[in-house]
Amino acid sequence: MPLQPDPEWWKSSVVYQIYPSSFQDSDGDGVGDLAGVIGRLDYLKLLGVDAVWLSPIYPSPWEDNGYDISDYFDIHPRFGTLADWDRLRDGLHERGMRLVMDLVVNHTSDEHPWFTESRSSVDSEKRGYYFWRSPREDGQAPNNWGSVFSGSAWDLDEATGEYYLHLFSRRQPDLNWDDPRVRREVHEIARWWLDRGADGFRMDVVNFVSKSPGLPDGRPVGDFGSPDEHVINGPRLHEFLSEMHETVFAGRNVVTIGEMPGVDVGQARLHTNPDRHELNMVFQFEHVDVDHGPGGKFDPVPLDLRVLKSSLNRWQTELGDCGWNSLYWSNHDQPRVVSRFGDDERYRETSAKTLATTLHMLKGTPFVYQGEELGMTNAHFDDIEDYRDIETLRHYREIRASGRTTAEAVMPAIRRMSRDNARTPMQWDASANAGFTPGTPWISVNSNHTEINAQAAVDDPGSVFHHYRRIIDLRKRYPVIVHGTFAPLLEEHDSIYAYTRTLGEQILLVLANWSGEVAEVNLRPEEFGNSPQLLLGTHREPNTVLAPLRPWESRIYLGRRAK
Ligand code: TEU
Repeated sequence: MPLQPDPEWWKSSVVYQIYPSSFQDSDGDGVGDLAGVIGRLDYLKLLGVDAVWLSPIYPSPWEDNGYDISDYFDIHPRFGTLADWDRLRDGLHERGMRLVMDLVVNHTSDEHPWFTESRSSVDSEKRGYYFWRSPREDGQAPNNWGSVFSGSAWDLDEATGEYYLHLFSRRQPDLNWDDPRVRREVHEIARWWLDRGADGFRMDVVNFVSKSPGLPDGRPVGDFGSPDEHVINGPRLHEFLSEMHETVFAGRNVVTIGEMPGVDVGQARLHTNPDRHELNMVFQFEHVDVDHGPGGKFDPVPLDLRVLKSSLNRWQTELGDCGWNSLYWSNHDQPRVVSRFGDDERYRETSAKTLATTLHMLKGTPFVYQGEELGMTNAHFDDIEDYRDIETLRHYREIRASGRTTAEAVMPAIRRMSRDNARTPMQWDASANAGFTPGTPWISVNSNHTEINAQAAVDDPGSVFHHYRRIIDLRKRYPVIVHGTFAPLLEEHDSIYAYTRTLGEQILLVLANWSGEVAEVNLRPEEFGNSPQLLLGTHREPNTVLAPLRPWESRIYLGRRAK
């Protein structure tokens, strides 16, 4: 099936994120690989997704599961070869699906040749590729910035007596985008993959690449200072993104998705306004930070649906007319949404379906994270020994070293919020290791794979999988879902998420009960149009619009606008 030449294909697409390490292992080493992905393309075609975003598959020492790249022009041997990548590209394109790569260029691995050369001497020709600074007079780090992964954002290189900046792990030194040579190197990487047939990029923390001149101290947070005000949305970010668009992306039918922790909707309007030629869309974090308490993600607070609605609705209304939204609940950094925002015990399947309905009927491009379509849950690991993620492990060690609390006291928050919750192997069937690998998996398989797995879901017409398949199919059949204007309903309701989408005479009504209680629907007929027809619901018994919503019930109606 040829790829449609539509220059805005990414607006009507649903994108499936694959975390390759945990998707399908074909050679028994316990780690997923490209051959494994190729073997599952027909599953993705059945689901109906239009594109695949691959988390990094490049050579890497694997400090941060591949988000620390040591060679941008090859494939990590654990995943296969460039020939395998070519087969994957062709396999997707033949099925009418596109391939989006993960471009991690805010930083490299400390094993990248650029860094090896840069650190070799203060006079290295590549010294300027990274941020090297002399110690303060007292020998301390050049400023007070803390790392996203705990500890200082600076590491002292004994050999040259200078510090280098790393906003993440010490083995992920930040690239200095103020040096035009760095930007030219990045442009070459992007062109190389696009020339090879990639259909676009998800660009890792791309709003961090312009730092405040002078790298000044940040506001105190714990033992360090926050770099946020000095690395997020920096003074040259628009310039760098426009330059990259002009140099690399202009004239190509590709998608650019900027991952932007801390971006606000005003900035996103600028980044995704097509007249400004920067990016097609951004991954924002407001809605996945709503349950972060005063101490951050590992100090979680209960979800208040009104806060979540307020955030997402603001992005719908304020980005709806000039830019474009990405839509996601889950990815490799976030807990599994059915455990986080749904009910993974009493109403797992129904709440997973309603979370999907709520998200996929909004205006923007939906992203489905591997296993989300099955209603896969958090890992619920009991022991810190079961965790692999650097962010989780460094948090655990920092908390224990601080003596601020006991190991046991920190585990509930880790169980709830660790990135490893999303990184347990894809659950293909009820067999050993869920059919993910014949070997020993690099991270434990969730024990509930005996009930929650793709084989059972595909065979069950009432499964979460088939709800996702139907939701994705609706998007292909009803232009109102892609192009319709958004309008919120019942904004102050504490358990119903309701809204409409309007296009011409058509009005789509979405009603979703985000609770385990029955919820009354108090809407006026003029709010949802005439003769609404039920398009898709979570319950077998169809219901009229104003019928109460059963626990975690959602319903989608299509009607005609009231005159
Ligand atoms: O994540 C950016 C980022 O800020 C995340 O660290 C996120 O805020 C955090 O994980 C929430 O707990 C990107 C990648 O998605 C992530 O996997 C990498 O670890 C990070 O950048 C560094 O490349």
